[in-house]
Amino acid sequence: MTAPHLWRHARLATFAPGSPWGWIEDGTVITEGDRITWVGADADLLALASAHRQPAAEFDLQGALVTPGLVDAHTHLVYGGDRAAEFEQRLQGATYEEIARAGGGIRATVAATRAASDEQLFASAAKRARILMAEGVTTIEIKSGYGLAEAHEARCLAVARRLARELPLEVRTTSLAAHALPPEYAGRPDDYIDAAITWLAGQRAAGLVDAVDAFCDTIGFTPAQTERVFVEARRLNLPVKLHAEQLSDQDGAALAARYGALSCDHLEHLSPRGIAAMQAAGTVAVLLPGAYYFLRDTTLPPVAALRAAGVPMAIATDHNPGSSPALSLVLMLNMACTLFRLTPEEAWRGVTVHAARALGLADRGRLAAGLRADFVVWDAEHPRELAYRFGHNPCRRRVFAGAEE
Ligand code: DI6
Ligand code: FE
Repeated sequence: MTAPHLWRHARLATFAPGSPWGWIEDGTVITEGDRITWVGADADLLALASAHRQPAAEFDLQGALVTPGLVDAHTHLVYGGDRAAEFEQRLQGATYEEIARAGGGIRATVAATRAASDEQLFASAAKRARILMAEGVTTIEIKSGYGLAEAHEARCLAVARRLARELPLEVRTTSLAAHALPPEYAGRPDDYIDAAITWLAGQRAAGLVDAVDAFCDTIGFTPAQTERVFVEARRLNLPVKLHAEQLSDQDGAALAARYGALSCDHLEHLSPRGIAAMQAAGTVAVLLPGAYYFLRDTTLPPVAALRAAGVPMAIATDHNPGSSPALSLVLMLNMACTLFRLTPEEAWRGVTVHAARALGLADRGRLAAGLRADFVVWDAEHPRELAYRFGHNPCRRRVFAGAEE
């Protein structure tokens, strides 16, 4: 067994249930290998038998804030090119939907992604991943959805897997072939869904996919088409998620909840019916303030109703080249509070424990014995400071699987 590492005299936001922030004012975390073995008040340390074992290392954090490693539960990190010119078009009055209907938008990124080599896709995604990691992100979800052909979708998922092999980062992959209609299938969305469904078994057999997602909206796919994707996911025993009610109410959240969805994401147009269905199914609401901001949306997700219903809320970057080119999950804390009126603690639970739950992961997102030793030492004394300031990076040390990079 590896000798313990002691991280002493920290202000701990453990996010244990039942107390605000799961706060411990003068706390210690003990790690052994890639696991946390003890979390508690430093004063209780002497009474602890395992502490009598000679520690391999002991760090005095001098009152610095320690939180769980951040979890970005919704990104589209792997793609070619960018859409800075489309941003200019939108500033001149074109809408996101108009650009998409004219063949730009997601389809412009599909063309750039198909044209990029594996190496280019990897290098650009790794660069973006490192920016997120520098702000304390230790787990990230990455969706496909810019290949939209069997080989290209597999290539993008393989790049996501390679990121996890080459960087100190955990990656969960999600197949999002039902993101947009590729040009080869123009006017034939049902034929495209027929094809996309057949790719899933191969992706699963190759170990490329952890979950299945779809974009259910007027510029995406209908609820009926979405449901066909979910039926195949269920047959393959893969959990589902959904881009639901982003631009319009399609009743997608209720559909996803019927399939036991891990999460429904975006949700600006979510109805009371959708909220009730998510609550009953235990589905997490993943809110994406970056996309709301960047598309200058004016319809807020129903945060008060989600809160009243007890639906857990997660916050993610939705990093993608079209609707949210954001590379800061810390900035999303501030945006979740200022734009969506979450409390700082709700926003923080949204990038830790609830984000982990949105990925179906129970072994992270809190500081507790038995969980992964993924945590961050911040240049701050309280997590509310990170929700308050914006445009800065107070990450001092990032510990991934018990080790600093
Ligand atoms: N909703 C989004 O916000 C992203 N995908 C989706 O279904 C945007 C993707 C893009 O514009 O490239
Ligand atoms: Fe998205």
